[in-house]
Amino acid sequence: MTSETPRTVRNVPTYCYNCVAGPDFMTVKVVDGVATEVEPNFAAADVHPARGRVCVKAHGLVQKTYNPHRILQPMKRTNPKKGRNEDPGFVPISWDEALGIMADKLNAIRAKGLIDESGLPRVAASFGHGGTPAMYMGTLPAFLAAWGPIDFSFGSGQGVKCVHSEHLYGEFWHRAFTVAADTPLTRYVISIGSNVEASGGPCAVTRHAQARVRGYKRVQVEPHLSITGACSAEWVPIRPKTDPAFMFALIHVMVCEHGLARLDLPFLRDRTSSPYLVGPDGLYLRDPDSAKPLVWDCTSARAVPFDTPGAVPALEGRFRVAAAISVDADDARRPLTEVDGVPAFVKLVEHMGKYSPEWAAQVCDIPADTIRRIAGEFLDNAGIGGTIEIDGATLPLRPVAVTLGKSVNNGWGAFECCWARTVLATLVGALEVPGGTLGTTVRLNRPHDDRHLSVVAGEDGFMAQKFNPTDKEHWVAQPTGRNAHRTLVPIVGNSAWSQALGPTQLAWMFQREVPQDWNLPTPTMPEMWFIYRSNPAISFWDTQALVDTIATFPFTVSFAYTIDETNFFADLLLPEATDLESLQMIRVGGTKFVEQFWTARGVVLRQPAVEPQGETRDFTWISTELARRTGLLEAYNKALNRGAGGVSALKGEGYDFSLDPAREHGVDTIWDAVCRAASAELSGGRETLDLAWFKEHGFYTVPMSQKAWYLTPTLAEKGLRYELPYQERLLRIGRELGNRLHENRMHWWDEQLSEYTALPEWHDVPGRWEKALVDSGAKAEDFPLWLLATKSMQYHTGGNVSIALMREVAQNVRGHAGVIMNADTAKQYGIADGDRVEIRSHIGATYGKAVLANGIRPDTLVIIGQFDHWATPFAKDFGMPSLNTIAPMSMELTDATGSGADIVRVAIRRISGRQAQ
Ligand SMILES: Nc1nc2c(c(=O)[nH]1)N[C@H]1C(S)=C(S)[C@@H](COP(=O)(O)OP(=O)(O)OC[C@H]3O[C@@H](n4cnc5c(=O)[nH]c(N)nc54)[C@H](O)[C@@H]3O)O[C@H]1N2
Ligand SMILES: Nc1nc2c(c(=O)[nH]1)N[C@H]1C(S)=C(S)[C@@H](COP(=O)(O)OP(=O)(O)OC[C@H]3O[C@@H](n4cnc5c(=O)[nH]c(N)nc54)[C@H](O)[C@@H]3O)O[C@H]1N2
Ligand code: SF4
Ligand SMILES: [Mo]
Repeated sequence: MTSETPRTVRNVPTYCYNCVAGPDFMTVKVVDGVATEVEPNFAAADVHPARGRVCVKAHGLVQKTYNPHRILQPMKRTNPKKGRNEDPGFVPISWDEALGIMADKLNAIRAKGLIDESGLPRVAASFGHGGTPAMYMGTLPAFLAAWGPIDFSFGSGQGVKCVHSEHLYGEFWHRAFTVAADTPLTRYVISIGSNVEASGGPCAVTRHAQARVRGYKRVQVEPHLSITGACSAEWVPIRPKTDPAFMFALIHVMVCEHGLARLDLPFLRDRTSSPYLVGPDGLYLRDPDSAKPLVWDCTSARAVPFDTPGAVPALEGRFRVAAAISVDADDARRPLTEVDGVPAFVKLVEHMGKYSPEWAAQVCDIPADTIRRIAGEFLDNAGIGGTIEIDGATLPLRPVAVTLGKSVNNGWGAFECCWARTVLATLVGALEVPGGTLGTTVRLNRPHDDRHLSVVAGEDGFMAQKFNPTDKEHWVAQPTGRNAHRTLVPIVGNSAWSQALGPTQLAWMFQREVPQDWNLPTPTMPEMWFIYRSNPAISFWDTQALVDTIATFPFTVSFAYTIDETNFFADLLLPEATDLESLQMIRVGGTKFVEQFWTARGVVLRQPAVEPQGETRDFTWISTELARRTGLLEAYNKALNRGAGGVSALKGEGYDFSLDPAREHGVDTIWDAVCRAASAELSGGRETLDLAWFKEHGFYTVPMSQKAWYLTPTLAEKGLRYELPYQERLLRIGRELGNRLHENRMHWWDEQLSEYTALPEWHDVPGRWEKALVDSGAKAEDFPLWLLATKSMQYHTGGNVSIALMREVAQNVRGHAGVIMNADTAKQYGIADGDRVEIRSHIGATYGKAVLANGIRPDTLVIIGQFDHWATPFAKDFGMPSLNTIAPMSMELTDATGSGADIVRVAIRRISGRQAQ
């Protein structure tokens, strides 16, 4: 104990948004200018779903700030040769020199033109971890907006390995960029590979703990017993990548065994396309005049357009229609007379007939009785007909949900899973109503802070969709970015987020080699590549090959925290002031990723709790400097005035805090204007709070009704239907896309086109991985095990691996020491706990220790997180294996939306002696 008392102790309110489960509120205890502790922000206890608390990772932010391995001043490369075995020769330089070098390059690019001879942006940028870098990059978005076209094609695993299919199909079906259960009200959750107790942050953990106390039941379906499985009522160890079969069997039990009488008939009839009549060619029967889909009206006993007032559409039966048309791809209209039509619901029932629990049991390795029981429990708990009062409105209560984790949600089979999950919700009327399956937010649609406003009438009684065009006239025949998202993936659209959600592995692959019948302009290298809070050289697939591509990029600028495996190849390292050192305001509340469901919305400030270490600089300062040095100051300021800082436009009804576009503004001035505009907007002009107020209070919120969590009332109000179960539109779009590609003599995307079906069929999904092996010349029997990945509560992807405290905590949590393996399987292989092992796939090997467990399928191995670092200080000494080192990047394993999964066939063996070093 020291007798000296500290001179000043401050508790500075701020936020953590290091992973997509955020933002979470905290305060930083600062003693004599030094951050010493992260503590809850109890002032937020009544608004924040985790009552003002953060997770273990946020407690690492103190060490993050004072990490001795931090880069504390700008650096430039002196060794022109880039390679894993080439020392980059980074030397410190001044900010003036660093920004000068960058501005010269950028100005030269601007002079040549922003787009190169292949029609691709000369500047590319990659930001990682599910969009969280935006919560730390200050006003950089305003600089990017001022610059013009930028290629976000080069992915880092966020997107294509994330919850990718859910992002795309979720928004399509129910404006759900991510999907969650209505945990506070639900009674029964089937959680299929969703590891929410590790990945959902304090909000999810709090909500699920409360639900358990309330007595809800969660059934965890996944090949290994994750932390989430361990605190669920039941664990169902499914065979990897067979989830669609399991879910199809659940649907089978509900529609073929229980039948319509036990389902939510009004919901299916009025809120879905179930009554739309499907003709013999698999397309909707449409009214010959209006081309509107027909339904069979039970009152008048005839086929009428779906929106005929007073009609009571049939869900069952077969009906003769005197005259109709069908509309196929490229608007091919076919007149039909005396044609038979069946409601889409009947098509579903017929289609599901073959997917019995007995059939699924063979595929998924789950007993038929278990599947039947789970379907029954789901149905029983749905309590069809029940209601609940929410803020004065009586809404349906359907307390059952199905959630999907990231590995179920991407690659082949993910479309089927997302479809089945959403269909399961519609069968019991549990989509977007209290207790059921809810979307969180939108990213492909606008506005981002209110998904209800994106519910606009579109064609055929459904919501309007922003697909990339596939018709002859408008199809984007020449890619505008290196992953060709507008050309290949209609459903990803073309919003600000779309490109990063395109098939980003294709961008990497096509830098090395294009398919034989490519027939598109040759993909060029970006002349300048920005990278921030992302480490694709660790997070992507086939990371050994990936770094070879990164090494060829002519000029890479990394906003850098430490050296890592990606910025090892950079030409400039720019160290920004980070979490506890810089200023930014973001929106909070409403409904957001993972389980951020609030009954308030507002803004929160991140502020310098301590002085920036070394020469690190606030991102807003860096962005303003870049804008000035590239002659873009005016466009940059105008972007800020429009709200490109990420919060509010600086001018609104009754207030105007716009910045003078001609002048350069300081960091505080910019955020002060944002603070004032945000508070004025939120309060409807009643209150204007400045930066000083926010520095003291941290956040500002206004109440929001819980009714905003539920989308179905909004659809009902607008008379719209969910586009389920029958995917007539997707079928047509797929055919159209095929026509375009084939007209241009391209067949390399043909396998992907097979995913466009009206009702998904089971195909041998795991078999695709085996086939990919064989196609690459390997023998399937040489790689008998599945290797999977799972998240760690202590690590946010690879972002905080260099923080000692995280390592210390993680080492006390099972699995973090190596590869998790079934104890019986290990015995067969002569492997003991702690033995050093080699895990080999057809493309390479990764090494680590065996961690034996009983809670894992005998045919499965699991590696936590993403490691195998070789440059990141501290982490490079962990000796942890990584799936990413040995999982291939593969066109064959890319689905129609452009995603792939973290799964690979492997062999394992014990290594000893010299090899084990
Ligand atoms: N094996 C395996 N691979 C995976 C996953 C998995 O679960 N297992 N998950 C996948 C998913 S879902 C995602 S979203 C991706 C994410 O993968 P990435 O997008 O690559 O994201 P991170 O791993 O978080 O990026 C970490 C980098 O950010 C740097 N960094 C951290 N803090 C700061 C800072 O304050 N300033 C600066 N300048 N840099 C900082 C770190 O040093 C590190 O280099 O990974 C994917 N890859
Ligand atoms: N602490 C922490 N939280 C995070 C992140 C983080 O890195 N750390 N990352 C954030 C991000 S970017 C994302 S995308 C989310 C992801 O959040 P989750 O989807 O919850 O991620 P995982 O933990 O990878 O969960 C995947 C689970 O799927 C199982 N699984 C793998 N293959 C299969 C399969 O074929 N079938 C079934 N049924 N299960 C399978 C694995 O056993 C694993 O437990 O987490 C977010 N939250
Ligand atoms: S879950 Fe943890 S790391 Fe993620 S934002 Fe919240 S506090 Fe930060
Ligand atoms: Mo992710």
